[in-house]
Amino acid sequence: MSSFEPLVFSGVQPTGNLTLGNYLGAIRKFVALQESHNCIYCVVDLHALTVNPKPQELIDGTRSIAAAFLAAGIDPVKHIVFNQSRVYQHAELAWIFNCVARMGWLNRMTQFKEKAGKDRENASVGLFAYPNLMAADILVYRGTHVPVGEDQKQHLELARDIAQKFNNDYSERIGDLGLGVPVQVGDETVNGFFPLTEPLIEGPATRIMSLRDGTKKMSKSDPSDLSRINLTDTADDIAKKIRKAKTDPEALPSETAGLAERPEANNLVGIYAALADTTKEAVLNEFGGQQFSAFKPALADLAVTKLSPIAEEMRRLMTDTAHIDSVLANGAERASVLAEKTLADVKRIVGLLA
Ligand code: AQP
Repeated sequence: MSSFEPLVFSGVQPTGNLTLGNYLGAIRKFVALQESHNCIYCVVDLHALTVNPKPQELIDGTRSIAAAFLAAGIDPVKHIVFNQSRVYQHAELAWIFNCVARMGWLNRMTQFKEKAGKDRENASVGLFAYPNLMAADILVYRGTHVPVGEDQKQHLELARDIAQKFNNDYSERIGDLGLGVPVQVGDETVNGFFPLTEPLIEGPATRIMSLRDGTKKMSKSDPSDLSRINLTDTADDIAKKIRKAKTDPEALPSETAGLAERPEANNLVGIYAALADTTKEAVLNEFGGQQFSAFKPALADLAVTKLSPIAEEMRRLMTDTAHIDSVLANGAERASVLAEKTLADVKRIVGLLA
């Protein structure tokens, strides 16, 4: 618990078509949190540069994620929606964090290891330093809560480590400038400038797995389109992908314990539960003992019912790119005011400004 004003921040990279995993793990939570919090939602286009997209793909991808935010129900008037590169303070704070974070911390990041693969020498420096930019994205607004999927947990821990080291390293100066806010660190309360941000990771959809391999995360950059459901897939695509989804030959169990050694079954039941806003127990109460040949069509129908309206609205919004660009520009203007205040304080704290 901290005494910072509660503020939700989260971002999504424009690195391909949004998947059901992105929707259930992140965007749907973004929508729900609008009711209780001030929220800032960002299309993190600078992060996408780490994997060298083609320029036009980046432009289209940024608009398409913004369209998905709006189509899913994010209100860009009550809250803030923008793309990261329009607010240069993110990159400037990230540089300062490059000088706070330790090589050893970043060396432990599993996402870098997975994305760089065997050829680490050839990975971009940006891919390695990505978590520092992510920490800056959140902390430039002194964000207190970040809704994300399970895969981002480690990066959020790093953001907390960066905040804590910054607060410690500059504690005297923060105090002298009167910029300290009480921050709870374990049992102790200390004065700090940055909050220790809390991840919001809960529910049955924190890690949606690939439809082709129940041990691998569903990802928008997976080379196999059959591995994922895209938010813009047609009803036929969704039905086909679910029909072809890898499963085992057993019937569904009646208890969740029976899903333990069955990653594909566990994944499909989790997806159903998340889409139906219920629990895996409730799904197994209904479908336990039934074959996948009966469960899959029910899952496909549910997915189509939930996703089609979003896909339709996204397609409509994408015909008016000027509108999307103006939403992003307006959000960036409002975000910049907040980010500039933090950055000016940070510059005074570290001695870049007198
Ligand atoms: N499979 C997933 N299950 C639950 N949540 C997920 N998220 C991603 N995949 C799943 C959550 O979606 C948000 C946006 O993710 P991102 O675009 O910042 O990058 P990512 O986590 O690396 O997502 P992808 O789809 O795997 O993208 P690529 O392929 O570009 O790496 C995050 O909150 C993430 O947790």
